[in-house]
Amino acid sequence: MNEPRRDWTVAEAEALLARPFNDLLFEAQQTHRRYFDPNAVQVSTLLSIKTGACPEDCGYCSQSARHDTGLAREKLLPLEQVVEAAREAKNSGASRFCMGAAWRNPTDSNLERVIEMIQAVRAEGLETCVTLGMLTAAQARRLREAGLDYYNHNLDTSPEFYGQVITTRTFQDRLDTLAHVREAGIKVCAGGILGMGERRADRASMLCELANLPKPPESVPINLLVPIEGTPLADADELDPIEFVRTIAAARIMMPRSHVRLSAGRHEMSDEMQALCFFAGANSIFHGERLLTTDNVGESADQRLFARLGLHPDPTPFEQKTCCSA
Ligand code: SAM
Ligand code: DTB
Ligand code: SF4
Repeated sequence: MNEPRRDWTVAEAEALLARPFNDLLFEAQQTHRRYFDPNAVQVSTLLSIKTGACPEDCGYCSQSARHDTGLAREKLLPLEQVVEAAREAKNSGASRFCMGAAWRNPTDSNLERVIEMIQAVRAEGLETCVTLGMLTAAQARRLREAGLDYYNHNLDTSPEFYGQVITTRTFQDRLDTLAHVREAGIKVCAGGILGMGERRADRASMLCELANLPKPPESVPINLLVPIEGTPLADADELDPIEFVRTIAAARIMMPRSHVRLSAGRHEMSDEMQALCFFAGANSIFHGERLLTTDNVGESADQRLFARLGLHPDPTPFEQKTCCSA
């Protein structure tokens, strides 16, 4: 199999986004079928293990201490509470459990507590993912030794638009963390947010940054901005839903072997819009009532949607491994 291209130009990505919708979706669906079961969707569950009071100033985020969003801050959750949530996630069909913390970066002692959580969640038979902010190379290696499967760290937007959204860490800081994660041998989950007032050229540029990484991320979350009152982006103009679907399709074509996750924002999407996103190549979701601090589509609504579309959850790679080595 050919390696995916890693030399995308912004002009090429923009031209892709501008194609007639039917042509774009047809190519995306053909690409999707080359590498994936078109009716399988990987399901992850999210848990906020440390909420609020974050020192960063990300303009979209409910958890930044710099915005007055009324969010109650919480300390790092006790291990038992995390294990309980992981069991519930497993019972409701998730194959991966993602834990998020509102940190600029973890301290080494924070990291050891998160490692206990990772090991306990793995013991429940789930894949693990954490998103803890910036990491040093040594911290990434420590997480890998502890058995972490995925690290989520988003580029969020294009390098050109980035400064209008976040000023407390640079785009390069994000690339450095992704490099540490990749070099440690952890699978990379990296994507961004649409609908923050960026232009199409920014969406194209962000996709190029992701697709042209030394190795493309295994998982690419595409979030639709969830507007949060009290944040600078609370009143951002709504993105045309068709443009959102186009961006999913372009991500699928540019990163043909990556899982593209239809991430935040599903709560406000119709079944028809989500169906178009799956047709365009999205093949992963977060399920459960909550994302980190905002509402998500409930489990029963997702079950109805999967039944309406004839979709099924991806099998759990972890279970496959244990069953085959037994
Ligand atoms: N603090 C860590 C960090 O920023 O890397 C981890 C948690 S942070 C909440 C994870 C990601 O969630 C962000 O990078 C952003 O892409 C996404 N996100 C946060 N708030 C969002 C919102 N209101 N709408 C859409 N996506 C959001
Ligand atoms: C990602 O790209 N999206 C998730 C996960 N990675 C950590 C987070 C979405 C957060 C949405 C807003 C909230 O619930 O606070
Ligand atoms: Fe903090 Fe992450 Fe929110 Fe930025 S996105 S303010 S780093 S929790």
